[in-house]
Amino acid sequence: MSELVKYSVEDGIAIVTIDNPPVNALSPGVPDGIREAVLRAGSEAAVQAIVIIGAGRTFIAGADIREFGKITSGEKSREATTLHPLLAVLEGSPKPVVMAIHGTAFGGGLEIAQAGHYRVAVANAQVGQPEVKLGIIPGAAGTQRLPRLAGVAKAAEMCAFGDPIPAKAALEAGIVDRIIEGNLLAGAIAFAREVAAKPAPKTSERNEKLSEPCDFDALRAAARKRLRGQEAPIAAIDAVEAATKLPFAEGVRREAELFQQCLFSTQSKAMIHAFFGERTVQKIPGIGKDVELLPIRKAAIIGAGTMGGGIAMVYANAGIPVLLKETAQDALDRGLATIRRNYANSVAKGKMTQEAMDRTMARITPTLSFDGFGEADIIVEAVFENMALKKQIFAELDKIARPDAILATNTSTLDIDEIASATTRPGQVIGNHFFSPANVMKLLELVRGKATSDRVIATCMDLGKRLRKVAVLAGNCYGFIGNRMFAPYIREAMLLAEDGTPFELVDQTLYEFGMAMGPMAVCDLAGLDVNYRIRQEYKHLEVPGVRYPEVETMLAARGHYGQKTGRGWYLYEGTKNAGPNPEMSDIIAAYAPEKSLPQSRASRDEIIERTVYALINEGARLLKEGIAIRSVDIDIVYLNGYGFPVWRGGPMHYADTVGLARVAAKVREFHERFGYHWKPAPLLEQLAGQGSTFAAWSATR
Ligand code: 3H9
Repeated sequence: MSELVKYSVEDGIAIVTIDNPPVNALSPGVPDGIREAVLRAGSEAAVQAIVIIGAGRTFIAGADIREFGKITSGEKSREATTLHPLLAVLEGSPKPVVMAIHGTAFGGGLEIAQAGHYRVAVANAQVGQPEVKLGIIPGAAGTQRLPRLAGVAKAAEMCAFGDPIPAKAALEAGIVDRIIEGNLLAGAIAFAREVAAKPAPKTSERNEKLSEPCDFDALRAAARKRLRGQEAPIAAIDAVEAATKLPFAEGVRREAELFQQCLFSTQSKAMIHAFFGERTVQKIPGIGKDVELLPIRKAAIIGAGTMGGGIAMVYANAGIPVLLKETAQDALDRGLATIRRNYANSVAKGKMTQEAMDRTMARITPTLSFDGFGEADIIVEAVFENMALKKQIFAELDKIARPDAILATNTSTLDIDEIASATTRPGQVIGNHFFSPANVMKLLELVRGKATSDRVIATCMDLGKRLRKVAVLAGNCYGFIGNRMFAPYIREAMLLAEDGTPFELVDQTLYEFGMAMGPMAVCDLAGLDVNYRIRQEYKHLEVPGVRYPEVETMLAARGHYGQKTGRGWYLYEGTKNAGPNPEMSDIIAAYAPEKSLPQSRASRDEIIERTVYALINEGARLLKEGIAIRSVDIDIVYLNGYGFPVWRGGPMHYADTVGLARVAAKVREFHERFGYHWKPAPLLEQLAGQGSTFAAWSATR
């Protein structure tokens, strides 16, 4: 047998063990290894039944995703990676095959399990068809066998949304036949003995659940809403529907067609890029696995406002006790009331039990003093953006924090080195930029100052995972990765509006492009006062003679701050958008002639190019400056913190997909038309000239 699949026989039961760490993916050699083992068991007279199990931490977590790129690039044929010959051998085995599941039976892993005759699982195992999260659909008959096991509606839901279910739910659905308490292998062998003499049931022949009702159109509508813009969920539903209309073999053929379409789509390339990207960003060149991490057992947070309160929830949710400090009792009370309300909402929605809420709340200790800060392993400052105040706080922390405590700032724009200069230990200082609402948004932008130690960076990277965030390391500059790029994006959106494109059309176009919200709606949510204050603070950096957007500042100067005052670019009833604010249209209508701005309505393409290419051009600068380590780091920031559509892979991947020559040509054109802001980034020009990509350039870093 191969190294990847091991074979042994124990008292008449063949045990086939898949051993392909870390997740037993179906890499080359694994499917063939399983097939050979099952054929061998079939040919050995002493064997009565077969158990298939995964070594290490999991059953099979799916196809080897890295192989997909080889198929789409033509390096490998689709046939080389098909699982159908294995599935046929499994289901056709004259001796019952029992699949023993622990960890995650995902994608091709679950499809292989379905082709076996029985499935047993430990209670904390999970099963799922998560292919849509990679922009594809199950391609090894999962859309045909799962409805036969779990019923059509359940299968359609699992294939369309990709969310895994725990073993107990899988038992109730009919996917799993028994939950094994105690040792999985022993339980599976005992189960195999029980069924050894019985005729082995073939999933592909079990048609009784196929006539169960399923509202496919309603499911398609739900998928279009929840996974807006994504093609794979609809293809997955189509494939499951085919199972209800076609004989098994024809259904499998239909699935194969749809699988192929998805596999060769730009969407699946983007989503696979995002999958590996989330893992790549955890790897920091020069910081090896051998760096010893600092223990994080207790945290302390300064500031119980929106950000501080949200961050306290993040720590409490991860089981880490946290002190939450404010300067005044009423502010502390307000902060705590917000936290309690957020948790109570989760309880009301059934997402959390009252008991879990009480336990989590108990981890947050409100305080008006620095008492106990000397025991904290990490202190996160989350007061408003003011350098003088932050420096004062860090000077104070320097006196009371343990020497090895991490001193983190949640600044979204300010200079980490200047903040660190207020301490005698700049090596312990790092940016921990959370995104609002901190308890919801997945991104955690870590910002390294010039003295930040490797140990502090590695600890915060690891802590990010514990806090269930996607941590990305950025260098220190104004706005770091996320906000520095966002500024030109927002600028262009607003200039488009001032130049005669209705602002609601700008928003709508970018929403249809796939952004979670249009740029003006984002400004209203963040508060126009925020931009207004930043604008005042950095006015001295504006280049004389260069045009900057003005109309939002004019509205903010009238005291209209967006959602929080019910009036911004849009009008609001509570948080509900009640349509464009006519006052804003009036401001623009008066402003344009005053400044002699020629008015024209931009096309859909131009709206996208002027905003998204502005992001890309700035991203290219960040890369060259080393603020972002690789282009994928930028993509992961944008996918997790700025609502960029995952099926476009992030701005830099999107640029690579469009082609850098095309992007650069447009940037040059905009430079001629609009001047200063559009100076092409040298790296963009360089790579466009070489016919290269940001990804290829990053791979050489
Ligand atoms: C499929 O099956 C299609 C089928 O219908 C058949 C078609 C013919 N392949 O996430 P982790 C790597 S589509 C290759 O950090 P965790 C990962 O990159 C597939 N590599 O661990 C990382 O590498 P590195 C359907 C994979 O414990 C390392 O393993 N299946 C794969 O936090 C550890 O991963 C899925 O979509 C893979 N399939 O989480 C499941 N999976 O160390 C995708 C992982 O170099 N995987 N790697 O960075 C997952 O969801 C999680 O990895 C899992 C473990 C939950 C399994």
